[in-house]
Amino acid sequence: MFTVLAGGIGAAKFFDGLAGVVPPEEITVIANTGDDACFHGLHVSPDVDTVIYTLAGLVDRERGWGVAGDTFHCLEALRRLGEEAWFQLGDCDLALHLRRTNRLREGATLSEITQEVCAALHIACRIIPMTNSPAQTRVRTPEGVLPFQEYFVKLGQRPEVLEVDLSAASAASAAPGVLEAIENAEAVILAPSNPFISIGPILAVGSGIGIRGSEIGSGIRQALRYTHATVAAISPIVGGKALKGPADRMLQSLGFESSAACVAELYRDFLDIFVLDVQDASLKQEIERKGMRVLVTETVMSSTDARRELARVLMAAIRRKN
Ligand code: FO1
Repeated sequence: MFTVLAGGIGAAKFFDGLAGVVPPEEITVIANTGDDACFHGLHVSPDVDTVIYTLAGLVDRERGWGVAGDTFHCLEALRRLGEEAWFQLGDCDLALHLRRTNRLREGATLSEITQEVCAALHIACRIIPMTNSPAQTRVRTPEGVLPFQEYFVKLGQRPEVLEVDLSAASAASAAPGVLEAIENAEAVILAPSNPFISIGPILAVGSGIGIRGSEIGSGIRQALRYTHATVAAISPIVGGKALKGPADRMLQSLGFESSAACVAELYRDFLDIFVLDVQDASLKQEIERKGMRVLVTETVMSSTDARRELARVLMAAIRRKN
């Protein structure tokens, strides 16, 4: 069994490749819910949905999120009625948020609902939200502390990020099956997602639980430290730049260098293999000195073939290690 920790679009591209190399029934995806938000009274889980739409073959490949060919009539109508409508929820996409919100009201958990949706859309991989509790990420900027989607979409990631507040994720416990999927996997793979806002919330889950009690260490990061699985991460930084999104600017504003080596450092306490792009081959030895193996390969997933090849090369390295 293989477990993938997944944030947004970079992650979706990776397991699109992985699902072509490993039987999908053997893949468990643990998805970030730090980006979740309430729009028009509906519970929206963007990263979970990006995983769902990608694996169901429904995703808008150009944008990387939402449903291909979707229309936005409902959103336009809402705008005419005076609702704030800066978050682009398509008409088909709304069906998923309506269904999820209804089921939450009926008392189902986020992970149960995700499982139901996967079955309805014939998704063979197992997708588990990192937690069933509220775990919203907040971002401190010179313009104040912002809910994640206000920073990411409404303000187009323009404000400088001074701090990423993961306190909600820290206080949440992992959803059923998450820690087991890490403990019992052959390998756990961190997708090439932003280490602060996509992978960071997943790693933070449970870290603040039981500070005065016996539950210390029941979080996801702790599970990664103690698992017998090979833990591998693919760098989201290539040639000092993020392939998509604000990871490079965030590394700098949070006091790091924008380099793949800094991402490896952030995961140093639990990582066995770090996957570095060929453009960054000169960083190999520096990263190896951190006590992990380094795999140098093409990581830019610009085509289906490139996605599959990255997954194939990584799988071969994991099997060599095991
Ligand atoms: N990203 C945008 O940049 N603009 C949007 O209006 C937007 C809407 C949206 C709706 C549903 C959904 O599942 C995702 C959506 N995303 C949008 C993507 C999302 O905000 C980000 O990709 C993630 O939260 C970051 O991983």
